[in-house]
Amino acid sequence: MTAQITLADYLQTHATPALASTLTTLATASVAINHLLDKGALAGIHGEAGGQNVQGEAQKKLDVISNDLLLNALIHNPNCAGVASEELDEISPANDDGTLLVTFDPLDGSSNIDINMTVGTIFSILPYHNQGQKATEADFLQAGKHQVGAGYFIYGTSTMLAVTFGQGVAMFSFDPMTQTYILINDNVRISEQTAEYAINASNRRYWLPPVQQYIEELVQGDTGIRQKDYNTRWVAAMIADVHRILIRGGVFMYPYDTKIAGKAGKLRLMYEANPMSFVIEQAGGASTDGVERIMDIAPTNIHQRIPVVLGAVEEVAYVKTLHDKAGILANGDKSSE
Ligand code: AFP
Repeated sequence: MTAQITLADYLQTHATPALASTLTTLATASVAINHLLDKGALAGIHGEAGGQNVQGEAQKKLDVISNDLLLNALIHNPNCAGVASEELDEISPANDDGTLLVTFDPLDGSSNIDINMTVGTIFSILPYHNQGQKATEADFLQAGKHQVGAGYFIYGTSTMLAVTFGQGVAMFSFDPMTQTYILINDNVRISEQTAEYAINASNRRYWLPPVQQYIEELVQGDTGIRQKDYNTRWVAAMIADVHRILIRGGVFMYPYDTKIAGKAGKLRLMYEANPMSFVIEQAGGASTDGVERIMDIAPTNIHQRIPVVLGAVEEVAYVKTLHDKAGILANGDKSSE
C-alpha cells in the first residue's frame, strides 16, 4: 500500500511557508466547523441568528459561528495582514507585517443547514503589498488573476478540500479517524464538454435574452440545435454545484437577472466568484460574467456582486458568443461595438 499524503506533506512541497501556514489555519477552522455540522441540531446550531449581513440576508447561527472561528484564527496568524468576510460590513486588519490577505464566505449555501444538505467554506488568498501599514479595503480590491491561492472546504457526505496555488488543483478528503486531510487527487481536470447544467430556472423570466436563448437550446435537447439531451442539477449551494463540476463536468450559472433592481447578479465577486473561478480555470475550465473573464474584473467594492457562468470551456465560450452576438453586456447594457 502506498503511503498517504497528508495536507501538511503536500503544503511542504507545493506552497510557500506563508501560504502553507495560512492554509493550515483555514483547515484547522474547517475541522471545528465540520464538528459543529456533525452534531447538527444537538449543537444548537440550527435556525436564524437574528441578524442580517451587509448583503441584507438573514444570518443563520452557523454563519455567525463559522465566521467567528475563521476570523479569530486568521487574525492571529502572523502571515495574514487582513481578513474580509461575506458576513462582515468592514474588513478586519490583522498583522501589519503579514504578506497575505484572506477573503472568505464562511458558510456558502447556509440555507441548506437546517435541511441537512451540503454547505461549505470558500476562501481566496491575495498578496498584501503595504507591509508595515494597517490593511484597508483598498488593499483587497485586486482582480482575481492576482490571487495566490483559493479553494473550498465542502461539508457533504464526507468533508473535502479543493485547493489551488496556481499550479493545478489538488483535492483532499478529511479522515475523521486521524483528523487530517488526505490527498486523493493531485491534478483535478474537468471535461471541456458537458451534458449537465446548473441554474435556478425559477428566475427565467428575469434573465437577459442571451441566457434565455442558451437555456432554451439546452432544454430542447436532441430535438433542438444542440442535438443532444442535457440534464439539470441545482443544489442551491454554489460550492456543491461547482464541486460536482470538478468531479464530473458541467456548467454552473448564476447570471444577471432583473429580479431585484440594482443587483448585478447574486454571487459575490471577492468571496465566491473569484475563488471558484481560480479553481475552475486551474482545473482546465473557464469562467465569465457573460462577456468578460471574471478574474480580469477590477473590483470596485469588497461586497460587489457579479453574474457568473463557469465550468466546461466550450459551454462558457458559447454563452459569451451569445452575449456578443446580441451586442449585450453582462448587465444588459448595449455593447459599444
Ligand atoms: P448563501 O451563501 O447566502 O447561503 O447563498 C448561497 C448562494 O449564494 C449560492 O451558493 C447559490 O448558488 C445561490 O445562493 C442559490 O441561490 P437561489 O436561492 O436563488 O437558488
